[in-house]
Amino acid sequence: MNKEKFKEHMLSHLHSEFAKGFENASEYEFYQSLSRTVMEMMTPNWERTREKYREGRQVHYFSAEFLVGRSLENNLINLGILEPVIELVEEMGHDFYNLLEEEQDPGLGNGGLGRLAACFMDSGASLNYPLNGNCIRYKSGLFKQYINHDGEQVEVPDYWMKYGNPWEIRKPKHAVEVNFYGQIETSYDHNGNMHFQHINPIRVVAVPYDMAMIGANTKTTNTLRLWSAEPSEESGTANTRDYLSLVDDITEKLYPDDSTDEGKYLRLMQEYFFVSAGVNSIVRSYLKQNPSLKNLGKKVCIQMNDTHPVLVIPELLRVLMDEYSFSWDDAWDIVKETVSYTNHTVMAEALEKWPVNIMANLLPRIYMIIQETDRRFVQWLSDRCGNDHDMIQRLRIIKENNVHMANLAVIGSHHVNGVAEIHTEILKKDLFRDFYHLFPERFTNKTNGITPRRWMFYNNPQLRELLDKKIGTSYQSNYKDFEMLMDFVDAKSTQEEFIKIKHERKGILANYILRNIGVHVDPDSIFDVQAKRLHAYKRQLLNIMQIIYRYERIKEDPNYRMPKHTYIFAAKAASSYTFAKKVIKLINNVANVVNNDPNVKDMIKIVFLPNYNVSMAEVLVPGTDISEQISTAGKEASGTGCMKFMMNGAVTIGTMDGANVEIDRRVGRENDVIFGLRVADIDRIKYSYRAKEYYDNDLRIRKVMDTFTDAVWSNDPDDFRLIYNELMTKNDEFFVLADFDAYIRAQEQIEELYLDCHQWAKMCLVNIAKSGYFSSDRTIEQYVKDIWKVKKLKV
Ligand code: NBG
Repeated sequence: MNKEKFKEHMLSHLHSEFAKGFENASEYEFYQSLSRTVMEMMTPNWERTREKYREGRQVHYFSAEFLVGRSLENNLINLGILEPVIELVEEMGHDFYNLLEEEQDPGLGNGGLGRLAACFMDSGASLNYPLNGNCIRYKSGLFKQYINHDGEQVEVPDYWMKYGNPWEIRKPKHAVEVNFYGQIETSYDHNGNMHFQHINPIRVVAVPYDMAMIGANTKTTNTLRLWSAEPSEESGTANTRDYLSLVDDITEKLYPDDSTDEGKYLRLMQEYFFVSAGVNSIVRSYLKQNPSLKNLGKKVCIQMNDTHPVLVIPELLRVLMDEYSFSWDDAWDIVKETVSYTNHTVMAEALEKWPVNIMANLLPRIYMIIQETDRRFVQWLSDRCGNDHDMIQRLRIIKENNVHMANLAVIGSHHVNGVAEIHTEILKKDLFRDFYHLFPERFTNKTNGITPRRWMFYNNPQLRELLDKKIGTSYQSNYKDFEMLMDFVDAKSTQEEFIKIKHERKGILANYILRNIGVHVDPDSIFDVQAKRLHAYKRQLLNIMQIIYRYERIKEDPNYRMPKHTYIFAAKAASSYTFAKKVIKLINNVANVVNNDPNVKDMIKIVFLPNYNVSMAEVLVPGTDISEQISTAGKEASGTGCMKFMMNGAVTIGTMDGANVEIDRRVGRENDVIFGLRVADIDRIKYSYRAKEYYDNDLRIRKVMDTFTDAVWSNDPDDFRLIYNELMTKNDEFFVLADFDAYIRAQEQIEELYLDCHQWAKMCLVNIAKSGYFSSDRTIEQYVKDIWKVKKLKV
């Protein structure tokens, strides 16, 4: 499309959508018409890709979260038209980068799990694989976070689509019906076969909105399908206010609080809603090409991202048996051939279980099928293992009045994977130990990855240019070629160029901080960043305790000197997670005291950046020197932030946990700083651990902890007692005190390393050179080879 044509298209969008021309269009309207035009350019390839799907096997990635981030710039880059469009926009009198700010960052996810799904979509398309996403079109995504005057998190709903979403296409013709509640009527036909009929269900219409997922330098354009709930026109469902508000609620917001029964109903409803809609639309389109569903599993592969979509298993069984008359055994074989499951956590409280009464009431037929699955599995198990009641109890799906979704997932899948080597080992040895003994061939590891396109080529053009200059551009399409940078890590000139780039990026970050929270930070100080969800196991508390310790030292000893250090935090806490919210308040209150204390002589600055999201990470990551990855060993399944920082030339300070282990192995111990208890250490001490001994015996710990109850950070001495109690009375579940000493030493060590700027630059360059392995292109290739077995499309 030439410039004039492009402008014509924009104008026609302005006319049809806003009844305006260029002169009167607002900045947002201008953005919208630009995006719509870009979208139009994507449609021919999108259509062709859909035609190609018919030829082979396809993957559907079912995930309750997709944190895709902003689309405009990403799509322009992937289409290869960024430069001409910037030129055009500037010619028309707009600032391109201001315009980008008009796009709301869709928060359709909580954190790593949702962002992983988005990285996978990018890699899938870029590598020409038929990989489609299936999710919910939440009207409001993860809340927006503000910090109030008391340093506390305030949550505000995020209506990201209130001005529309130019990147989606509504497909009402592809709508499907999803049924809830009602009763099941059983009958027998003349052959004695049982039939089930769903009587008086509440019918909801699921309408798909499709977003194009385009690859870089390729025509393959996959689909992310987001389902939205709408009222049904079918008779039998009264149009009452209750009904309408139930329908509204289903896709109203991401993960409603499920601490109450009401919340649980809603969440389960969401899960069944997008699963059932997804399964039924897959079946429908499959049957347009094939006479029967017999070979569904040969053409369709459904990857369940964590347990949220695990109802795929009973739903597909239901469709096959109740709607297409398959026998149980045949239906089960098809499901087993189609479905695989990724586990993303070993934290017990995050492994979903649903009360039987809720499941049976909301999804009566699905519950019957789960009961039968459970019955058959128990039968099979006892035939095989005799009466090992404990084992049966551990593995069965329904127990103690709950449906255990992870057990259902493992039983119904052909493959089960963890997301980093250490995590998969923990699954095999611990969480799914018995399952692993029963089905060893099912278990496989797929270490997570990140798309280098968004997380380096696009968010850090300065660094990309340096790599282009040194090693050419092949690394952009072949992740293994990052390694070519190893030839330059010792070159003084390359080190200096890197130092310059890092400094520039730190300047950009410093401006961002100033603009957002009004705090001046010095780009010549060490930028030390911990950005991730706030959770006790991620131990932001350990980080802030280390800072408090440093601060106390500066105050006590006028001769104490440390390199100028800027500690940056960004984290949202779940709205019902009291402890996490207290830690946010602690960080903010400590920041307030320390940043305003003249005795600190600017040796320490603390920054809490509110509202962490994908767009913020894009600024934060390139400006980071030190990447904080300090979770309790064994708790962080993988982590993906660690990979983003590494790829942008930051050095990890971390525990032997999640993907840190693999980063450490690749870069070598001289290019990161590893500290603290290992998984084996924790296993050894966990029953004898007494946090109070650390408090009693380590004066540094005692002093820091006493600030929590001595009204140092707040006028109210009880303000942080909760944190104190968590460490003392509750015996420090995440071994913060046990790792305190090692962490301080690690911090001192990394500061020392930083002082030798050439050596440091070399470390950063080695990290970049070794980061190719953590490209999600590698991860996707592994899923394809071992689990999905799909072929590349030729669009
Ligand atoms: C998260 C883990 C992270 C991991 C991401 C992506 C959940 C349930 N799990 O360690 O905590 O990186 O998944 O795999 O959100």
